Amino acid sequence: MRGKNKFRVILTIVGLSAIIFFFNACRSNEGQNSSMAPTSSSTLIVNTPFNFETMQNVDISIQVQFQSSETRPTPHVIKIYDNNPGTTGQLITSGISDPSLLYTAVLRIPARLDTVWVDNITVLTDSTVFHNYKAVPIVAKKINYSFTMMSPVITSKAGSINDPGCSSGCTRTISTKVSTIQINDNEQVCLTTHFNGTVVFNSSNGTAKLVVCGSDTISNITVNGNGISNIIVSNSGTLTLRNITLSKVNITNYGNFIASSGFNVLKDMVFSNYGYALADVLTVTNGTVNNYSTFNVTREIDNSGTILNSNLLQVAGVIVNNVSASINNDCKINIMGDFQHYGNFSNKGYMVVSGNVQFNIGSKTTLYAQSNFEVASPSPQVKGQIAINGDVTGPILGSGKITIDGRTDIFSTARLFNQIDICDLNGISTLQITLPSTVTFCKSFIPATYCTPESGKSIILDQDSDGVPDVLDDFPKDPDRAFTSYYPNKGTFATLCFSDLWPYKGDGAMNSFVVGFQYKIITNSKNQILDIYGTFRPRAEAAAFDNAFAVALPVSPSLVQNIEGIKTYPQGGKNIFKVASQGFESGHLNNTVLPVINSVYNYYNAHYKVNVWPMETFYPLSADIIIHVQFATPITSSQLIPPYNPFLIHNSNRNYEVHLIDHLPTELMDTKLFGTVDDRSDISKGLYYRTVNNLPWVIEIPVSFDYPNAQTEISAAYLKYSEWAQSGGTKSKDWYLNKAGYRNTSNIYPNK
Ligand SMILES: [Ca+2]
Ligand SMILES: [Ca+2]
Repeated sequence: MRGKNKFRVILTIVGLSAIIFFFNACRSNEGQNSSMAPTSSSTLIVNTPFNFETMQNVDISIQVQFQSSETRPTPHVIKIYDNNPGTTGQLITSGISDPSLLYTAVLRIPARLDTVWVDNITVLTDSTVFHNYKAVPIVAKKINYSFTMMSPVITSKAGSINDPGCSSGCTRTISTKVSTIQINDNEQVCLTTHFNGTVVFNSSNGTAKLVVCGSDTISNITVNGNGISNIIVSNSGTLTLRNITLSKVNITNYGNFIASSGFNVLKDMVFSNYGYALADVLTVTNGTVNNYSTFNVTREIDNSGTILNSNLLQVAGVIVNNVSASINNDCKINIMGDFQHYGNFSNKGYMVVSGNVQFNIGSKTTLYAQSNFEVASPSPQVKGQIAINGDVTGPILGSGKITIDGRTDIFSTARLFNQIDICDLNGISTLQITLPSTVTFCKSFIPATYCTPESGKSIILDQDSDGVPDVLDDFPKDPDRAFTSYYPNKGTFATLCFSDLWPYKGDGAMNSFVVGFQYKIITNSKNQILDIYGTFRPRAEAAAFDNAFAVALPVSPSLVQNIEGIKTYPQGGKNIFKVASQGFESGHLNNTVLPVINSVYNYYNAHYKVNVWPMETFYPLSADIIIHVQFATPITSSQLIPPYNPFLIHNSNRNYEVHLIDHLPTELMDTKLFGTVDDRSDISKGLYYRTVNNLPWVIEIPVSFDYPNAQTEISAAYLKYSEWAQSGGTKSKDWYLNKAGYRNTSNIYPNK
């Protein structure tokens, strides 16, 4: 080994040469293109704000939006991945929304990422977990996303809206008072006036069209020819029909539609409602009624055709669903009278009947998962009853529910199939069949959606009562812990590369000590940190100094309960760390310092120059060093942003700390060293560990870094490094990746 003084002299000469080089570089760079990419740190000059960070902090704000009237059984868990978790994405962080379903956090991620994947997770039952993944761009160091209502069940859909209006497309516009309108094929007649009269369609091919944009009443529709004509009520229009039988005319309503007495939809005709519709008596005779919005029927519905309800259908009286007729309910139907059912009925949402229900012989009822058919109690005196004589088929996955306030009679002709949950708190009054074992009683839970109110009790297990359901709780029996996050992510180690010559400028290789590391961070149901597990993997030592390595957490040691796993490898009896009984280094008030390696030299069994010369024998990596910090008091996540404050201690001299750029020294640092030799730290400006050219002694890379050979500049191994540095980190943010044209592999240490 060389004598220390001799080494210092050499270093001083190196330092002076660097300064001379710097002045030369300064002069020669004047007026030149700044995109020049030097391969030597002696010519590399960057500007002050840049801190050589390959990572950046981003603010996350994820809001889950619900309609105000809706409640959710559980909060939402948010997980953030570096890519699509369905492919190669790795978990970065996990947490939980607050009661307003907002999740906020500060996330430190590679600066090269322009997108993260957000998984919005909720549970319906112990066995039903819903994931909603979204790729969210990172804009101006922010990740903002608003999830609209997640819909495990059916939500209302308006379908394709194609309101033509009266401002374009009209072949003729009627704006003066008339009593009869005649419309022929290939005509689109727009009605903008106040009209009250008769409409005559003369159509053989169905291209005659009337668009209603005013407030109009049609007392009679005559159709000549075999074409099926169209009436469209525009968003601004109101159409009143008086006792109309719809034949050879389809009506589509985007505005207001009023059928003031009978309204009969005949064979093959279609009435579609995207606006507000009101009818007195609705008769569907082999035609189709599609309701995508609100449809109120003030008396009754007699259905011999097809009714498809995708939103809200309210009936003040009775619905009769005749043999061969169909009612498909995708959202909400509210019947104040009776439901007499002989045909086909499928329920995907919520149907509530205040009167009596008869599922008659031959009727077929299909119940979908998380649907609820409720026979309600409109008053304390009146209780709706159900009599089941037909087939009722539930789903195979999940359960369809029938809720009854009054009497339940299941007669001998009834057949029940699959998963049906019957909830009659008074019990079933008449049961003439054997129910299949898949029928349950008041077991299912239905969460609130746009269409369906919440029903039943959520039976989601939360054994430790920390508010995080067992299925989402990484620690289901520990109320203090709930989630696991990782840095840089679950599947990746980051790398710290140190130059140990500080305050002398290094050789640009920054491999005096190279250590891989990953943090696992455990948080509670308030997103506060309970534990940090640091896993450290020493990989190389180009040093000829006996260095040590530690990590300072910027929190008071009084908040720490215990640190496990410290292995300090004392060197010849000299241990530079004075370790308190809790496991942290003594002598600090504002930092909790984890002594990771007391002596890198002794870690490598008294070797220097380990794994940096390609031709020399590879020194196999030892077991990882795992240090577990357990806090006595949960710490707010934003107070502890990785990589925290890792540092190297130069040549067993505890007062010489080498940190990342602009990272504060600990209390044990000899601050008089700042500003000496090549160091240009300026405490008053918060600048630390910078050379005159603003170069660092330490760099963090968010992957397992293929570091350069000994005495080889990073910029000579990584061809985009200088461009990245000189652009202030705006160009070539991924310079350390193995991409075509990025590397000079002959300068990279090849063994692993
Ligand atoms: Ca729990
Ligand atoms: Ca827990």
